[in-house]
Amino acid sequence: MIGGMSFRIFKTSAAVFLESSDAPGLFRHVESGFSFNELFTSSDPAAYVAVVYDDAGNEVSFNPDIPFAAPLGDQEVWAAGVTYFRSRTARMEEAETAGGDIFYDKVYEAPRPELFFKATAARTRGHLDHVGIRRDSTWDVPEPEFTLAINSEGKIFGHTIGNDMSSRSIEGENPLYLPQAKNYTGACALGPCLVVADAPAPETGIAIAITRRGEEVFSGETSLAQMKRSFEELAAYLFRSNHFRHGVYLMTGTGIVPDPDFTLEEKDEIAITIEGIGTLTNTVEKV
Ligand code: DO4
Ligand code: MG
Repeated sequence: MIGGMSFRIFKTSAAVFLESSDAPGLFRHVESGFSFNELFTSSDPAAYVAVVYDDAGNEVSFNPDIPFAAPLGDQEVWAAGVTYFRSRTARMEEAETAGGDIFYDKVYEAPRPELFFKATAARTRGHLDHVGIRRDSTWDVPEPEFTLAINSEGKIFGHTIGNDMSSRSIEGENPLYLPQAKNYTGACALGPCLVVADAPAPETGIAIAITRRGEEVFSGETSLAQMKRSFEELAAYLFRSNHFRHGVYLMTGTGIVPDPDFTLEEKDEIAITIEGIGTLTNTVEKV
């Protein structure tokens, strides 16, 4: 990072705002000279954003709890799976009847991680937007995931919060249905901002709260320290034989899975908080 400084980048439908760790709570409105595609293709994204910040207009203060677009340009979103023991165990339980449980145990132990395509930029929702549950699914959960920003050279330069919405009934029926359980309208949300900074400390917490008609119906928390694999390992596997012209986001897997009796309902509000990034909030819609 430039002199220990880090940045949060917020995108609205009309503008981009930058906040520096040197002046928290003050946002510089970026009028020109910034694009997410340039950031993700820069060899030194931290230096790129520092220059944009210096050239940006006056500081404005605003309530950051407004809708934000997902912080991306043309980046795809990919995801890693079964990187936490909790995810391995919950998935083994849900796939047991179909005989699919063994695959989750194997991939948890194997050198090669599970990696899958999650969403194009156009399919990715932002903060205070809706996320989807499928009409043909009976068991649905959000997956709160620390998400890496990786430039086109494979260098991790930042992070955000991701929600890897998932149908447990469809995935549990047959692991080969994974793309239908994971890739559908409203299945992916990122935000509320992109943090350009070094990776946070392992004890950094990830928390989720789900509210239904004003009452909390689920909450959970974990920390990055519970992850079995390193960020570098996941990024290196993603870039094996795979070129990302515009860079890429990589969700790093969930460590929080509600008990089997929980399923999301339409209009539930999902709030995912990661220290140093903020809170990504979405409301559930049926798609
Ligand atoms: O194996 C299926 C997906 C796993 C996943 O999305 C996760 O562990 O977060
Ligand atoms: Mg996941």
